[in-house]
Amino acid sequence: MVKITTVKTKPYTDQKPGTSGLRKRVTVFQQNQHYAENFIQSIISVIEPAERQAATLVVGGDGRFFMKDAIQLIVQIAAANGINHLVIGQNGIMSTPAVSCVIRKIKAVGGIILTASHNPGGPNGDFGIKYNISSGGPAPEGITNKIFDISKNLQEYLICPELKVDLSKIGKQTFEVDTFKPFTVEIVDSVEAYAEMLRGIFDFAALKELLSGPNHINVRLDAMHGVVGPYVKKIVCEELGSPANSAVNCVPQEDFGGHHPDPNLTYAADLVNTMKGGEYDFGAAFDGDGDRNMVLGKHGFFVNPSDSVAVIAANITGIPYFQKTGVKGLARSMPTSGALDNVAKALKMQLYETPTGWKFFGNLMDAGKLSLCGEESFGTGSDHIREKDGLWAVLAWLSILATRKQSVEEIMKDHWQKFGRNFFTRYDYEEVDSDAANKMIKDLETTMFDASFVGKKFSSGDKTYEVAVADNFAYTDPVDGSVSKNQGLRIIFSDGSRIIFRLSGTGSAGATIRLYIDSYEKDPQKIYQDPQVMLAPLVDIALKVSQLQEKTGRTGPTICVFIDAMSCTWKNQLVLSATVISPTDQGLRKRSIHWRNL
Ligand code: VG1
Ligand code: CO
Repeated sequence: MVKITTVKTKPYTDQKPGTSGLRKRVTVFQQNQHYAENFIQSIISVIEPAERQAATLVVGGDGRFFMKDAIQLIVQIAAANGINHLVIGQNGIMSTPAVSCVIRKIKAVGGIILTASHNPGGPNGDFGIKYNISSGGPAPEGITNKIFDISKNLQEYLICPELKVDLSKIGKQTFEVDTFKPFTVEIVDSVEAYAEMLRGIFDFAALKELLSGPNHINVRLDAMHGVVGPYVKKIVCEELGSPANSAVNCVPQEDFGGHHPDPNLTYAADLVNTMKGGEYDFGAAFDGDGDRNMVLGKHGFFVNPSDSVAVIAANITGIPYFQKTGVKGLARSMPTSGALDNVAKALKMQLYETPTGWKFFGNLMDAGKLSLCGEESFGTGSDHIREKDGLWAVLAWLSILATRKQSVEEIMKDHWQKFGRNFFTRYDYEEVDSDAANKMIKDLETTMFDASFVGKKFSSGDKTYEVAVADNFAYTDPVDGSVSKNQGLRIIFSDGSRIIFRLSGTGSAGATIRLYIDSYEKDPQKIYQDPQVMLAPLVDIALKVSQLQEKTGRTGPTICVFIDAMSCTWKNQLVLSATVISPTDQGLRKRSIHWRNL
């Protein structure tokens, strides 16, 4: 018989789940007494005691440092609170999309995901705990607010301190817990249920032909030492026949090999450089928990995530899953570029614009209103589950390549020809002093809300933009009517170009300011122009209107996420480079230009 102990604790005031769960430095979880225990108890407390005796929870994580300790705590606290059954990925490993898949498949009441996603890991990195509900999606704000309220008042938690499970052994382990029905822990293969699901979504025979048939293409997939490695190995290499060496960094590591497991041009630079060599036709990278993806074509041709979802939308009928379900609607988060809107309009599909974070898509999907959605932050997914899904996105792209028999670059360029192009970029200013960041946003809001702001003209270089709309984005959920306010400051100009400022909800220290720029161009002569050149005036205007540099002391962003492979930071300054081709008497001259600190 396993004993239940009641432990007295003091509540913490800072356990508010952000955009995607509670994320803090590992040291916060380790050094504050009962910090993790408190939060786990707060999550389990939102499940009604009467429900718990029949309740199954799915547990898994991205393999980062402290995950195994947290899983043991979850086992002990779940048992002591009368949860009936836990399903855990072998060695704790389960990608975020796989957890969502398993919750749905076995009709669990929810799941707990141990991840800080793309944030670095290791003893000095970040850790995170996220709660998902029975739909398989991230808990909506109503529930995360409840968890937060409980955590602020928590005086004690229940735990079975002697209960230990072997996470490596597949199978069921049963424990007799004081006063409750037997408590079972089931360790499952991390990949199987998820692989089974993908087999039902895509045409695996066509993908196998593409990856290992006589005219196969060469792919390079970089798991960035995150959780997706075993999934890529099993599904893409073993099952679809891609050579073993086409997948790299596939062993999950507690510190992601010391890198940021973040699939963008800066942190997946290895992949970008390998792709430039021209040996591979298609490249992709994933984040720590496997829900994000970056897609590259031959020679490192970059597919902007906002474009990626638009391309999938325009080619969606080639995917067997959507042939069965039909296309119910499309959605993007507010800062994501309008590329998807252009497809929705042309193909007469319903489009929804939601706040940042995957949780807002769930209600629409549950109500049968949404099939495909994406975020500019390298997130793409569909209603097959309730999380974004990195490997799903890659198989969706490969399906398009298989059907269209064109390269990534050709597909992208065709798309722009047909729908026009949204030039898009995001600048991140990380670990800014919180007070300074809040003040900057507040001051900007005051400026924007001044009666004279709408209609005002801003110029930079030879471009002039007139303000058409200035607001703080608020979202009313079309399904349950709930309202989410303060989701980001938007300045929309009369030509549809947008400047957006918002504060990140996933950082673990200080504040991160995100600046998003979106500018639409339908002139076929201009769609191949350098994005940096196209966006420079709007960046300049954004910095002037917000006085970001003056108010935060930051001369450049910490990272400019995606203009193209040539932007980087140097001594805290943004360095942009572009290749300019100009006609001369001797023919075309290629010249690199660099400029700092727009
Ligand atoms: C960021 C992204 C958002 C994404 C979220 C979680 O949030 O902007 O689009 O949904 O991370 O992604 P924020 O609040 O920092 O901007 V992940 O891969 O952490 O689950
Ligand atoms: Co993630």
